Amino acid sequence: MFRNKREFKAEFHRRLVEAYGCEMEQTSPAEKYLTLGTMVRDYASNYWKDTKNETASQDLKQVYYFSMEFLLGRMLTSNLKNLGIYDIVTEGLQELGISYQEIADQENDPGLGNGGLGRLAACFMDSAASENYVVNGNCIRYRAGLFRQFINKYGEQVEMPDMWMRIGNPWEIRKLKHAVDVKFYGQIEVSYDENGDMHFRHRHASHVLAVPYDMPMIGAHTKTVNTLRLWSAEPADVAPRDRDYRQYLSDVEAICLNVYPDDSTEEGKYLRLKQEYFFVCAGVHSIVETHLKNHPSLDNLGEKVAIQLNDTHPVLVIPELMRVLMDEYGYAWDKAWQIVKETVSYTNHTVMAEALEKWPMQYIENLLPRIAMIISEIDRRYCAWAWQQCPDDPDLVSRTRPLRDGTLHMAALALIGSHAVNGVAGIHTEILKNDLFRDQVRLYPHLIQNKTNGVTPRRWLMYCNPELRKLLDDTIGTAWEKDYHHFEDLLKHVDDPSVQEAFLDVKQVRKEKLAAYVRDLTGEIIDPSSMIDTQAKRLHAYKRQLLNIMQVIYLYQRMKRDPSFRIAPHTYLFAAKAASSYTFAKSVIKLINCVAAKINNDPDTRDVLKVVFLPNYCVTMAETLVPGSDVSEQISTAGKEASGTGNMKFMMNGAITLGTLDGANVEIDSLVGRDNDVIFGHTVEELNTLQYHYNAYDYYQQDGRIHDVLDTLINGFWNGSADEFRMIYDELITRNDTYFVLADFDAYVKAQEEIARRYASRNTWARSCLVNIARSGYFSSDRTIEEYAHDIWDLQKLHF
Ligand code: CJB
Repeated sequence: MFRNKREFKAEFHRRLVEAYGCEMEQTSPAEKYLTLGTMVRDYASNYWKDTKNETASQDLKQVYYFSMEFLLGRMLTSNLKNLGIYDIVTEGLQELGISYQEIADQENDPGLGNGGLGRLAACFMDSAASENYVVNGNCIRYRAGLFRQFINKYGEQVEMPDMWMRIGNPWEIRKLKHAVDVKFYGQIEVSYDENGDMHFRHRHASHVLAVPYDMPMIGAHTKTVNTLRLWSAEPADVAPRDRDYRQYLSDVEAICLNVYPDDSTEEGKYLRLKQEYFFVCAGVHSIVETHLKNHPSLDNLGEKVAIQLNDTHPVLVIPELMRVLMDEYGYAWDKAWQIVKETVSYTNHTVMAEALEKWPMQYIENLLPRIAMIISEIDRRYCAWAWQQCPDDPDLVSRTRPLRDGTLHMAALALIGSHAVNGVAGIHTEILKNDLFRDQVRLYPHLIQNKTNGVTPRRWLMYCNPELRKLLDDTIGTAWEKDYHHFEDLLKHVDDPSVQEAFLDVKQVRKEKLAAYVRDLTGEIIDPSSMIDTQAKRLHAYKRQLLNIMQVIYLYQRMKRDPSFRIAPHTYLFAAKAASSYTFAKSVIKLINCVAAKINNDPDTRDVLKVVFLPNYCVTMAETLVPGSDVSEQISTAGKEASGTGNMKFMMNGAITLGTLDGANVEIDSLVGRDNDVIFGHTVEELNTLQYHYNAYDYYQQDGRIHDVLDTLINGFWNGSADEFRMIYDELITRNDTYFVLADFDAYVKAQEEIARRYASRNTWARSCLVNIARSGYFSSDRTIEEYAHDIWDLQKLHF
């Protein structure tokens, strides 16, 4: 493998010619990207091998992080920088007359997720490897990612397939030797042996071959390289039974065809259940296989393996591991259950009722007959046990058992089968304990703990914002790059006017980059000296993009009415995808685009008020959007956003949070104080009371601003159609405003005024931004991973 620039150039040249059979100059940028990616992967392969060997020889515990999503973002720059070979490679390419940026731009974001949950998993992979923890990912190799989003001339979202692997994926290695046979459908034949022990045989099953593709997860400046294993469904070498052959092929193909596009809602579709069992069964099988290579039995599985369930999507791990232990390795129920509980833990990511997974037992009985039997037995044993624990509350059992009215409640199963359960921010964990899982806390008082989310400071500061990285290095040295505690070293410098000025300069450079990006993407010209206020996240009613655009409409109406009223120049940026079936969310996207079209073309206001919707929000876009923003909009209804992680990325890049007391905003607020963020709106406690007497119509009647804004939704003001936005109007008025948009409107307008006032004092503003950066070390996912390792996984670091 190359050791310096000269060797890199020679090897790159040789590999290109050998792979494509033409002169280097004749190869395409995509071919150069694939060759470079393969070289980087191979460069990491020795470390990869060493990580596996050392894990085995140190007999180290390892973690398997089961997640339906890993929203990785582009890997090339991150891998080169983590390996410490970025300079060799970029300079070498330059000497060969090749643009690194052009090559890097060939890479599509891997389409392996929706939003926050998947991005968290990706941050964890980066932090775990960088901190020398052996944490392996387990997921599905989706051929199509979440859709690519376009906005048509009417301002509507249009979805296009995201065939992210079309040019190839240089990071993955197919491991056919580790393929697993996954069985669906069929019947279970029960027999008894001479000792009276039961045996279960799965007959007439439909077989699917799960083939793993491994991707290296490369740590920063360490030799640890972990594995993300992506399972791909292929037809098995077994004749399909009693089923049409072509139907069988297309059924198999469907399993890995695409990511489910629902974020924080649950559709309960059969295919989703199939996906869930598919990667669970394959993943459990490969854990057992690996364990038995180094240990005589599965008795000590819980000592050597931790399985983390990222939300309930992989919760079938619990009955599947029971099945393997009992049916394949002869364990009795109690011992198997003990091993399962020692091994498994579960993270909850939402309290929204519509996002909590529930499956009709009929689906499970049909698709996974043996798993259904095991779940019924778990339920039966749980009821018997729980009944004894709380005889004073006979209903407790029926409120907490996994099987209720023929429906499997996945969270209930996860709670019973795990030794630890965690929420993802302080306030979220309190809601779990006091509300959603209140009953379970009676039965298992120490089960639920908090693990506030984090983001990797490498991708989300060092690599995406090299200008800020340099400022920090120049001001406080480089210790913060390896140890998040040292972010706080910056606190000593926040009052230094020269550091404040330097920060404002960095921000200005990043805003100009963002403005160029916005222009290239949308054709819109934004003013890089205006205040850039960004809301970037999935479009969901509870996240309240609607509140944001209503405030913009209010400002516009006020300026139109009163020529003496002018705001300081403001740019409002929105970026959000709506699930394809989520009509309300799509309507909000259309509203934002219609408002933008009108306002941006109005000569009265366009110099001070601009609104841009950036299509196709993704990790790569965030890497430019986050460093270039001044204000971070985190305005969900209190109690609804479990944590949020975008809020942490903006903070780390010196944006000020404009937010409600929800999710991790609460912790941001307590770290930076009210001088350094702007908090508004009803609290969870206030909403808990308000909900009983809330009347949205009163707000409409009594607040002229709300009245005027809402009337534009039903009088054709934006695009000539009076019915276009009636659905939004009806949600607020007829359906009584589920997410308290009108209740928080006045406070939000005031919060916007407050943040504009603060922005005008440039040095005080810069000071606040610096305080935010200094305090953001807490939100490094290196800290989060340390806490999981210590409190949940009992995991030691790998020693090289
Ligand atoms: N989350 O992205 C998802 N998808 C879900 O189905 C449920 C929750 C998000 O997870 C993030 C990571 O924990 C949280 O920060 C975010 O609040 C939550 O909505």
